[in-house]
Amino acid sequence: MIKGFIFDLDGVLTDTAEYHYQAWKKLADKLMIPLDREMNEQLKGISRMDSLNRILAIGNRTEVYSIEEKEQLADEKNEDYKKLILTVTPADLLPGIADLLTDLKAAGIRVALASASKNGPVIMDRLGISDLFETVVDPAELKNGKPDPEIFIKGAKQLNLTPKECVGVEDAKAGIESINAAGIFSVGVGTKEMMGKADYAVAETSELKLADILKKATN
Ligand code: B16
Ligand code: MG
Repeated sequence: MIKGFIFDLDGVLTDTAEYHYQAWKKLADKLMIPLDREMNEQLKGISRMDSLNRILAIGNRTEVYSIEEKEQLADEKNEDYKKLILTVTPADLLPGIADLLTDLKAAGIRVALASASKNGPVIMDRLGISDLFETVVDPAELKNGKPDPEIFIKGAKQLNLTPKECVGVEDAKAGIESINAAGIFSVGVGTKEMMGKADYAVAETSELKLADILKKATN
């Protein structure tokens, strides 16, 4: 029986990819590294430092900076990103998410957050949904990012549930791999191509219906 849902944040509950892009773009411009929206797609679900490393690789700059300098660059991007997310409001919840969270609450299904973002709690506050989440996995405590299963395994543990009692929802390929490797039923939002490995996939968040997901997960 499904007793818990573990959500990714960016791309599932809200879409902050554009803000990440604007903040990374500002830094990339300064470093004279070409970055476009298509490349930004590769950064979805990837941690801040891994994202920086990928951007530096685009500019063949992997070996140029010390760890301290890279931390400074990542901090600089994050300061810009934090300013941009101050504009987030409950109206930025993706379509269907408010209803899904309401249905989960009514069904007594417990909810956790498994986001790679260290800004997750701030964004959830801005979206007005913090009270609906029982627990948040702290990405700072993880040894490995997605696609490693660690974050979703922790999410289930923090809910005191087994992986088989949970559903995980993701929009990134690395995220679906993480959920699958955790032994959790995976629900993907996105194209068939990107969500090929999901146990159940929909194209848009508006199609995430609790009854449909539970039917698929308990089949
Ligand atoms: P921060 P998710 C991820 O969130 C984003 O998709 C990814 O683009 C970002 O680099 C990562 O969080 C880290 O975010 O810099 O705020 O700690 O999709 O796992 O909810
Ligand atoms: Mg995501």
